[in-house]
Amino acid sequence: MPKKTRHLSGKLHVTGRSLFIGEEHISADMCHVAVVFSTCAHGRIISMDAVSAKALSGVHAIITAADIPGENNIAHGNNDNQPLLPADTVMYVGQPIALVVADSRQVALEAASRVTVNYEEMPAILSIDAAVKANQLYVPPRKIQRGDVARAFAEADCIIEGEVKIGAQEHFYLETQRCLATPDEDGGITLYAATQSTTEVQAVAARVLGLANHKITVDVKRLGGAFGGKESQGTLWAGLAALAAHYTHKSCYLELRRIDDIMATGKRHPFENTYRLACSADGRILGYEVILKSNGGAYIDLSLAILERGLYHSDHAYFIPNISITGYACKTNLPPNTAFRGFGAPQGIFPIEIALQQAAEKLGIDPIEIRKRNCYITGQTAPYGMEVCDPVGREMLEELEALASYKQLRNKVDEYNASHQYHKQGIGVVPGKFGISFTTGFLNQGSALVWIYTDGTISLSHGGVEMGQSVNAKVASVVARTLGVSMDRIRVESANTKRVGNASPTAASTGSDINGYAAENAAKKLKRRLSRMAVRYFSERGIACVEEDLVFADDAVVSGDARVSFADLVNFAYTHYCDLGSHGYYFTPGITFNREKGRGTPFYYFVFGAALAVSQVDLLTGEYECKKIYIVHDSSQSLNPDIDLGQIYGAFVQGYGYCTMEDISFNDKGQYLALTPSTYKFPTICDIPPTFKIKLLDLLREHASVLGSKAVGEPPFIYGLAGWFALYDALKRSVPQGSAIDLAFPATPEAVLMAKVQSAKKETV
Ligand code: LUZ
Ligand code: MOS
Repeated sequence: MPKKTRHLSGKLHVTGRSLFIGEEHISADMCHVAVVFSTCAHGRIISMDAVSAKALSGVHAIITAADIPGENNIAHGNNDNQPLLPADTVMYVGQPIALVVADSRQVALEAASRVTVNYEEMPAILSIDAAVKANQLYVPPRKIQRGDVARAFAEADCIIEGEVKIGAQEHFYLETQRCLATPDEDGGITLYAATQSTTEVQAVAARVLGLANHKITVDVKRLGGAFGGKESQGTLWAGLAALAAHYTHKSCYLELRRIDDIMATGKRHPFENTYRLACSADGRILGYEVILKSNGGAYIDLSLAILERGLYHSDHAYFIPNISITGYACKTNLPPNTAFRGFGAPQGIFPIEIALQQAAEKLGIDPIEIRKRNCYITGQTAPYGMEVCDPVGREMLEELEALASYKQLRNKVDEYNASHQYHKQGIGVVPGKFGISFTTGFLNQGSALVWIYTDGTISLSHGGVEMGQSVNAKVASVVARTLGVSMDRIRVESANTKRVGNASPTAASTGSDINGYAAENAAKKLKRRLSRMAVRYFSERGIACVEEDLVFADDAVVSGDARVSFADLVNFAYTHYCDLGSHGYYFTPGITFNREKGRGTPFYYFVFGAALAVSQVDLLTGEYECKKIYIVHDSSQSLNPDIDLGQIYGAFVQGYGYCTMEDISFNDKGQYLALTPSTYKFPTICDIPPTFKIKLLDLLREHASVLGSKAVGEPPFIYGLAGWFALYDALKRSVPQGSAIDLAFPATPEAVLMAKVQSAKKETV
């Protein structure tokens, strides 16, 4: 049964035989590319000295902006210009300013380190505050409003106000940024690029080289992780490798060292948000006002789309009758911040969750209860006017209470706290509601190409990039189910611009939805053609049947007692002039948004769920441990429950690391301080508690995607926030009721300790 399929490359992975970029298509005379990075956050390049670099034996070329034959602009969209290599002004530490091409990686790196650059330093803006003061915004502030917020506050029984600073996050994909560029015979270039977007790499490489798009081929077999870090940011490195290959007429390979990757690539956007919440005495939200400010870094990249997703998730799972949401995207001299699983939604969701948590405390309502009371119900609309279809937030929280035996759990935690002075436990709960679709409407399209060969085996190409999430297994299972064949008949090909052009980035959790639908459409066409052939096959053998009665299952086509194997039918079809190749296309209907009015339908549907975490804090050291995790999640008619579970485990852990341990800091020169996993703490297997229960629900609702399934990549990231709230709750249990806790995000052990100290100080005043 396709539903039980394993990861298609599982065997290759565990035996170490799977190939990643830079492990295939290499040649003996291949060159290696090293990058000269800016060490200055903002400044003019006065001079560059590459004499001693050039003198090294094995160095072929030093390439600068002057060598770019086409347009020196790799910007995403029309709102900005981002040079491939800056001609005079550098905008961030880590910006590539020159390339060294050499025989070996060692020589290339050594030569790059010998290039010296003199800068005339200019003032660097690093913080959100400084950018706002200098009016360095990518676009005028965005707004979404509904109702009468002032009146809601005038009528409120309880008002909560606060400010939250939310940290960045490093993707730490195992495979760093890389690209192998090989020249074609006609002046074109083939790029084996670590990217989630074959299309954007193709277009950008063509633009900077002054070539037509059809001269650039992009091929991606699989990525060693991406998480959004290769949605737009693979493009820069692929563009540089393409430039090197174009310039030298040789195969050129560029692979970032880990420290360079962390130094030079964008992170999840840090946000600074202020919020005000107005509630009635029974905990109903009357009004909410929130201002989101993101640190976008030195070029616009995906900052606008990320801010938008933040705005669209500021209500989270809750109906808010009167609301005002404002968003700023700030321009600073950090590497351009970029897509990261969740894409602005976590930063938009956190303020309403902390506000509700604080309202619950103030009003003496259970934190789950206050959330349940405010969840969307059928017929209610989001602040941007779209009806929230199939709202099941409340049901999810009830399922979660049952899964975690919440009442007993609460009692146990209270007992523990009553008997321990220096250790406290806490419970954190968050629901999840995540909008599915690219908010940039036209990206919601996919296509697929299916060939059935004469022996009945199948070649499948689709627009999605395999990055470990098993999009290939899911899309293949759609084809297998549509044609009634086993999975081992199907070979999924690399993502390649020649087989699937104009593919959208594999992002926004839509990979299986849009490409799965496209593959289903391609397979349906083949099924119709094969059905006609089957009728003919049977009638030639004296069996009368009609197309409607045929069943495609178990690698055969059956009509009553008559049966033909899939392979025999395919061979019959081929010899009777039947086209066995098919292209399928799909676009998500109904996605529109009016940015001036702040109204529209940015999503096709929502994914719901809820999570609960129990953590224990050592009040003397700030150290803590997550003890238990419970998650309920609506996968509807999952294409593959095992894959969904894998995504939920992974997303939770990534979200948990984000809000409790991953601490990105930079100095006043705009340099990131932690460039290795020895100084940047992210979660490992040791941080995962033995109790980690996930329950997949199939609520069989109206709005879902291909074969009744739902997207799963990003929505469970939100569940990680439960880990932050568990720490917050534990700290609350250590201070007298009514005193405030100011816990940082991420809640590192240091932050936990400081939060305690701060509240203790407040108590003594
Ligand atoms: N990328 C994008 C995304 O271009 N638009 C989106 O809405 C989005 N959402 C999540 C992740 N990547
Ligand atoms: Mo993305 S954050 O590449 O879906």
